[in-house]
Amino acid sequence: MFDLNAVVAREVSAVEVIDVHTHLLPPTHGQLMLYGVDALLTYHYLVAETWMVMPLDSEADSTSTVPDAPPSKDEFFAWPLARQAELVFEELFVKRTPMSEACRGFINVLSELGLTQLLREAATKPAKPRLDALRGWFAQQEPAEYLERVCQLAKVKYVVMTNIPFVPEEAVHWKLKTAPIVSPRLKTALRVDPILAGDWTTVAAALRRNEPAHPETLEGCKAYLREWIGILKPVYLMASTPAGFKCTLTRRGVGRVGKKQRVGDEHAEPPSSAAGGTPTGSDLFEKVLLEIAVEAGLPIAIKIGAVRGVNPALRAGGDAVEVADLSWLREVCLAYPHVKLLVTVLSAENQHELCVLARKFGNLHLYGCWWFCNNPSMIESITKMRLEMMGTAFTFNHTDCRVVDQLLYKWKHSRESLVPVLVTQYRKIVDAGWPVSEADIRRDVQLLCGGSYEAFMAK
Ligand code: RAT
Ligand code: ZN
Repeated sequence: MFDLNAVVAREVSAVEVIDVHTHLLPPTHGQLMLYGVDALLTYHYLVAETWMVMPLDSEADSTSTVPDAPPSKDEFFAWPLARQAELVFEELFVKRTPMSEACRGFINVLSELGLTQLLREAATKPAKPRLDALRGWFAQQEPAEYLERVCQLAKVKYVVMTNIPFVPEEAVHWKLKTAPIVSPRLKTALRVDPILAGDWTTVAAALRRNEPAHPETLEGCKAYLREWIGILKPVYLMASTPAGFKCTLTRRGVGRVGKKQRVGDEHAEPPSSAAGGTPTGSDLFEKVLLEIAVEAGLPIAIKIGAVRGVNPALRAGGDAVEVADLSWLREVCLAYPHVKLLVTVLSAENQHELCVLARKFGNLHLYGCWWFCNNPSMIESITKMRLEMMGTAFTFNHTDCRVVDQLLYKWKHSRESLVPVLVTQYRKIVDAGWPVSEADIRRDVQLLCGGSYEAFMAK
């Protein structure tokens, strides 16, 4: 028998991964493609950690007149990005040991880029010019070439982006005459959170603002999504659910993908919920998103368990987690057997139930360790359970990267976590009498890191 540990480590480090969910954007989106030291340090994971150690006084919203007083959160977010980055670096890397996963990630990005020496110097320099040498290095990078270089270094075949037409600054790039040049490294996904959130104000504003405008009705909403599917050509539709989300289906989605769905009733126009007001998230999920998914033959990627804005002053860092009720997901899987659902959950407590559901429904594919679960200890325990319950029929991880350079650390850390879990599982199979070959290991690693996802998408 070959050295199991060495072969698994070799295959995991060599595999070209598919990153099924990120927030990266193409170089043609200009400033929206984030990279470099200031973007890395102002990642909302690090900003939230910084505010854990700021004095309570700075929690107040008032503007202090004391020189060098700590900023309030509003003041902090009004600062230029470079100044925000300096504060994060000072609090988490200079005054404290950068112990957390996100801090270690920043160090590993620079190490992967060969910039460890500059980082060490930054930590010992006086406050002001501290990060300038690092900034100088990133300023020399040409965005498109840099993206390509990072993908090669991180061994990422391609990433799926998050493309949000409801955000005007993003939408504008897709409507330009010279459409964004999307590198083969970037695939599109149509993100529609306001629909599942039942946020009719945002949906209606987008329908009005769109050129051409669409009627503020469920039909208008479907026309809007059809238009954006035409523009983006997404690999899937995606939404995260709001806290406490439930979908009560009012009809069975028995239609086959690509054919018109059999519907029991026509849509009320203008939109109205059962209570007579604007439509709920449940209405919009069933009567808009599921219908469009059936019609366009597109999977829906759903992210369940975030509680948005528990501390709104922290902005993107202010979201938390809940244990979600997944009963509605069970019903959707059953009622729409031809709609493919890619699902991830945020709460550790929901992971086991989701594994059980994935075993029941061939239209449910489980992907990644999301956000608060994307730490080595969680990745290892969750992946162990998933291998035991699903074999290789799931997608091991995704990064959720917002900053290009983060691909370097998030995949490095994920690969580190996968090796011991796989070795343990293989050892048990071998001990039981099953011969595992090097080719088996290569195939399994490929399945876990993108192969199972592509097989599911091709179903
Ligand atoms: O992990 C994150 O960066 C979160 O802020 C969310 O964006 C989450 O990943 C999402 O896609 O909703
Ligand atoms: Zn995300």
